[in-house]
Amino acid sequence: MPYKVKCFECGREVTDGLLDSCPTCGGLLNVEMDLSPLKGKTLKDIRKAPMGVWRYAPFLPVDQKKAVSLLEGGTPLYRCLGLGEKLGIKDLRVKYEGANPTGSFKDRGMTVGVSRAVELGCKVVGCASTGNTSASLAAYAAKAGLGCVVLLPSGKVALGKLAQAMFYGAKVVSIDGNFDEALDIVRRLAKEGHLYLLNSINPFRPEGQKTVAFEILDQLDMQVPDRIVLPVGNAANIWAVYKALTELRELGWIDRMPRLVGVQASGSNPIFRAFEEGKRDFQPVDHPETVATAIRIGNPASGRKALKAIYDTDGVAVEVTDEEIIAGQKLLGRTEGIGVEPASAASIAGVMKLRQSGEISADERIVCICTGNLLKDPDTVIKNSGEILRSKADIDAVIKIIAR
Ligand code: AN7
Repeated sequence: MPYKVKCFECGREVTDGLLDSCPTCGGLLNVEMDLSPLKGKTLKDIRKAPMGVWRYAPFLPVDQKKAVSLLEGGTPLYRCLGLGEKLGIKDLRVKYEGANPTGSFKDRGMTVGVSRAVELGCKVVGCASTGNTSASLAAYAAKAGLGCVVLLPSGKVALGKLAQAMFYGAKVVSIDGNFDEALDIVRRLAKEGHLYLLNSINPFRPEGQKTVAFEILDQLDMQVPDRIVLPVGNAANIWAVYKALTELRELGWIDRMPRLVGVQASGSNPIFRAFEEGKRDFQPVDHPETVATAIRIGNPASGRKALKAIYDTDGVAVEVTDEEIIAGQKLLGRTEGIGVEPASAASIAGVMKLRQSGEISADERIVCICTGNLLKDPDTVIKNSGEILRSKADIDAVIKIIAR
């Protein structure tokens, strides 16, 4: 096996593939890859493979030949001169994860996670989700021919995501509670053998999500940016990015770490609060609320991993209000033509805020990971985009209206 699964807290090795936490201490699990086959190799060697998640197969713990793939990854890294100028940053880039097959970064983790489910012989997969995880899992489960159960917080999942989960044929269960409660239930369902859990506490999911960081560095010819900025909800993605960077450094492909910036919505900010207090552990937020429903999570399962990622890279956590998120979303769309959902716009809003406070300086190279597509949440877009101009079916009436 080219990897080991170990407890993040106590270091115990775990060999039972169906476990999603440590049988000794209950801690999160973590995959440790054996990178020795990559020793002596360089970026050039892996660049022979096409762009996308599976270019980085030697860093991934499942066999590429058996991968359940929808050709995920290979997303654009945009140089944003106009937005950079507005924010006062010389080199600002956006990694646009909305270009993935189901419209979010979750596909990177899901190709690996669902491949693992098939390898283990599981027949039914499941997750709790604020929306994107369920959309992605439903699609990959369909591709793999697996049953799929998704638990969603009632009334709080953006329309596009709900449509996707239903469309791909998952059993969609609307839970009268929030994401944190739904996650508790699905973890118990997994423990009792009803399904294989594919939330990001499954340590194979972050392995696939590492590839967003590999791609960013690949697209920058391994020139390390000063910071990578991303939204934090259940907190696995920032850990995945951190893990990828440590692996690149271990191989000597990069010589320093970018600083990681975790952005939370102020109504849903346990990681930000812990960071402000200098703590490595966090207190859950009881009633999380934000327009960025994707990150409406009060008790982030991977919160301790996220804090480690931030502290170890000399990074920061920042909170942004719903107004700042919507302003960032609009500014990105109307300056760069890039449409992202509110949670993703949190990274733009976070950069705005940190630039204004002076934490980020003008000459830094900043990469924002924008995690999901604009069309995931059409209701919020329509609500915040001004009015439709109505007209009689008459050219003179139209001329009058557009001249206003
Ligand atoms: C667009 O789908 O948690 O910090 O259940 O959809 O790794 O949780 C989504 C999270 C950021 C936060 N941006 O990532 C889910 C879910 C978007 C997201 C996040 C999510 P994590």
